[in-house]
Amino acid sequence: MRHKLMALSLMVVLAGCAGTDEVSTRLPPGFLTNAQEIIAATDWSDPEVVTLTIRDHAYSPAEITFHRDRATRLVVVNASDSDHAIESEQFFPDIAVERIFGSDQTVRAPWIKKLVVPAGQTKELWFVPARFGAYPFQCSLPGHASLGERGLIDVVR
Ligand SMILES: [Cu+2]
Repeated sequence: MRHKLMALSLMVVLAGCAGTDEVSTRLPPGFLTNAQEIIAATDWSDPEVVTLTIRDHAYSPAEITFHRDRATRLVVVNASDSDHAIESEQFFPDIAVERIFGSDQTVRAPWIKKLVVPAGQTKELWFVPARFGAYPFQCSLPGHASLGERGLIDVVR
């Protein structure tokens, strides 16, 4: 009986709401201080498009490559019936965000801590990677990362 209850409460947590994007128009400590200058100096007419699909608690591809100082349009497709997110303690502080484009709204803020993609929806993150590195990222919903929802971002020349 006790095990059944625990399993039930875990399911409730797994199905729980992912919350919303965490963006900031004020500089979070440790993030790029010149994000606004980078955004203003970047040509947004032809960004590099990278598509990331979320399905069965996995990112596809699990390893993605971006190019430093290049305008980038990351299209995140949630092809599942539950909410998912992207979090990276190392990557997000090193990018300058031009916009977050969702089905119902466009958010403009230079800094982001978490991107949430509701079930069946698509979101775009327009940004410039400003530093080289190999950055781990994962879903922030409880239990998802341990189910395999994690990946690696390479920022190269
Ligand atoms: Cu997830």
